[in-house]
Amino acid sequence: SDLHAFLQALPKCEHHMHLEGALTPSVLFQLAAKNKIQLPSDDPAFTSPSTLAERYNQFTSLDDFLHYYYIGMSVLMDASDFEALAWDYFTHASADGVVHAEVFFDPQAHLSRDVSYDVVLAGFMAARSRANSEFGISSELICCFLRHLPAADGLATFKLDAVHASFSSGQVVGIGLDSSESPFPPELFKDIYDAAKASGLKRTAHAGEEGPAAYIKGALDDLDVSRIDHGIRLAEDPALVKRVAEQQILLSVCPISNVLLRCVSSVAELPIRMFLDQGVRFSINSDDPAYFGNNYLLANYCAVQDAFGLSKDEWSGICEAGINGSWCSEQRKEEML
Ligand code: ES4
Ligand code: ZN
Repeated sequence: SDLHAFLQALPKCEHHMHLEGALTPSVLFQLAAKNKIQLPSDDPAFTSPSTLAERYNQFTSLDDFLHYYYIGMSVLMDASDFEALAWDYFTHASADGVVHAEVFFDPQAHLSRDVSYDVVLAGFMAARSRANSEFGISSELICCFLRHLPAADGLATFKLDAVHASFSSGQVVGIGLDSSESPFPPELFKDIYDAAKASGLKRTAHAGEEGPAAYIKGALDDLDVSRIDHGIRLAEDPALVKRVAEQQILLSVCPISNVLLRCVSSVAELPIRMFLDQGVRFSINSDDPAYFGNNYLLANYCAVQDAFGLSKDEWSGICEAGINGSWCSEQRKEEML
């Protein structure tokens, strides 16, 4: 769009990006070879990086995507793999004009493969440190729990010594909830969120992506989150729209993800105009860029601009809301504003 240079130069924060979703097909094949991981031989998508990328263009749902997402991450074994993954993301983020990134990771998906939490964390911490010194990008880590697994598994993970240490040291700033949304309502995970609140952790949850607006309400009522990831089905409940606006809850919207996972048929269908008119705060995010057409943050901004033709003032307001809704220090917010 004609605002491309303006959008690139805006100081952007990203709040909804899964580091495991930065695994490109070519890196996936390289790491599978290095780590001697057998990829599925019964799925022709795994013939080559290009056949896999082609399959990624044809996701039919969140669960269809998640099937490939979990196979993909099975090639991540040592700390250098996790560092390379995060570094690849930060390189794209820097090119796109990202100044601050709050990124998710899924420890249960690694622990279940006997990859320790400390290995994952060490790789991500190394990449974050390098992104800060080389690109000036600040970042925070958000530990996500998988809602397709029993809540007891999530709670046991939350209580691991290594996980606890990452919280109390500030290496991990908060928790999230991701993976298959239906039929796993937020209240199933109340114990984890109560424990996180007691530990002073920030809290967010995926809700209202494929699931109903009632899951957004449940995340606010039962999990006491200050952000909602996706939240696009908020539009179905006008009273809840008012509440989200009044409580200044930030929605982390992922436009290209929503189209490619068929939550909406086009970006124009997203309730962006309604959010702006009703005072609902939101940020724009890339979700799983390597799985969604290699569309990193700026491509998502441009897709929204192409669909809605927002003004420069509206874009500045969106970025300002993103800075204010970030989980960084007040000092870092001042620097970005
Ligand atoms: C995800 Cl798009 C999305 N939704 C839910 N869980 C996820 N994990 C990674 N990407
Ligand atoms: Zn997500």
